[in-house]
Amino acid sequence: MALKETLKQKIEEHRPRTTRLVKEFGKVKIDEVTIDQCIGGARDIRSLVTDISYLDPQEGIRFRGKTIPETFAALPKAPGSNYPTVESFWYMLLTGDVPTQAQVDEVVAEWKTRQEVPQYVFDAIRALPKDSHPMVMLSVAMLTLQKDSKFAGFYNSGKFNKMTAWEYVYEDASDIVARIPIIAAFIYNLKYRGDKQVAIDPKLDMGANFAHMIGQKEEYKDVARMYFILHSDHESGNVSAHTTHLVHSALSDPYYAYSAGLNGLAGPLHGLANQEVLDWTLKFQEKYCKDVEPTEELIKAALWDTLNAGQVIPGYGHAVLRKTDPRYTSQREFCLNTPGLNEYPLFKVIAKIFEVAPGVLTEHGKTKNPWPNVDAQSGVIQMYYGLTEYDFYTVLFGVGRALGCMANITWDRGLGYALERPKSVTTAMLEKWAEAG
Ligand code: CMX
Repeated sequence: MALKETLKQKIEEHRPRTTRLVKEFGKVKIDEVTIDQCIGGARDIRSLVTDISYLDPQEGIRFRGKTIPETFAALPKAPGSNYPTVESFWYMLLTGDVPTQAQVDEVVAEWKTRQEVPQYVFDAIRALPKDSHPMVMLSVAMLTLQKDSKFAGFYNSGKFNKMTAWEYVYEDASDIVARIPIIAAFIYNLKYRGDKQVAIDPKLDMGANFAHMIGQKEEYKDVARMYFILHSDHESGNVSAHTTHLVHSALSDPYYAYSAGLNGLAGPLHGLANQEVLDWTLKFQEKYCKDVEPTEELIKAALWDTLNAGQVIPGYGHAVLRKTDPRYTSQREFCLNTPGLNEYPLFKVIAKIFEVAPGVLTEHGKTKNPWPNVDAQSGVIQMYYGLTEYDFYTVLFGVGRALGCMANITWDRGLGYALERPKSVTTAMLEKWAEAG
């Protein structure tokens, strides 16, 4: 059965569960809200639903119930590779099932029919100032594509129907995940390779084709597959996923929604942290260890310099996680198992920071989680493969994150989730409740 048909069946099977919960158990309490949560970014308040992924503070992310190693082990692998294709992962995110090779082949073929990016998108990117951040270019590209949104077309057709609206979200979502790596490659080539554009290779899966389009070597194909899968989803409350969900809840189409999500991803406390990690580490190398190995003392001194200047250590800490991010661990294992990369001086610095930073952050005493997150380990791999332009790294994150955000909003529409509209209160109200205890 084709992916869309399988998804239709899954959504129809799931709907009665949601309806029953609202009708029969709608008033059951699942949380309480405190004043510090209200002022402190709604941290930990249970108020979103998703079955695409779940983030346990100790264990880390599970995609459709599977840990990262389980996900990589379960999915069919790309030809000649130890890593699955991004397309197989998309099938699993959407349906919850591990696809057969034949089902993967169908998705790969489906994406081929969707990946042609209209010329007006490239024209719009070219019209931007050359020194625009690549995330601006990616976000603008999303908005430029909006005019052909199938969901918006359906809404404006006068035949809008809540039961079938998800099918049009699926169409836009699939177009977005198929096209976003092509757009990212265009941006990369425009900004950093003297506008040397490379045509799509129709024989390749998404990750391999991205590597091909940015002029990368064979080994980078697995880097791209791994990277896009690892960055795909982190349940619903993170800034990029939540923004995409929020904007789409107003029935804004997936292009508006994901452009907004990308704008959130571009923040230094979220996806831009991967760029910040590289910037921090290279400046550290330049200042402290031009001719010497990075010692514990040197790293400690540099970390304290940053903390004493009132800045955060990029790549460390997390709003939910309380242990080392398994996305960090997975990428670290990739480094350790890749000859050459395991001896790469920058990897040695990153590994040394991992030995030192948690102790320094614990002594500093502010962060609830002194352990590294995904962004602490992702840039060094890109650098090793020659993708040294680190202001591009958040674009890579954005290509991966599209998978999770698009799977989520497809299900949002399938289950008819409501317009999101939490209630705000005034400071005087909080003060009154505080006094009353
Ligand atoms: N370095 C220094 N201080 C840190 C810190 C870090 N890495 N992480 C948290 N803190 C500080 C916070 O700034 C906060 O200080 P104030 O009380 O002065 O405001 C205090 O510790 C408590 O914060 P927290 O509850 O532990 O963390 P939050 O949920 O508020 O924030 C995060 C989470 C990720 C924004 C924060 O840890 C951070 O800024 N980390 C560095 C940036 C980063 O790596 N972001 C990427 C996260 C993953 C991703 O989304 O891509």
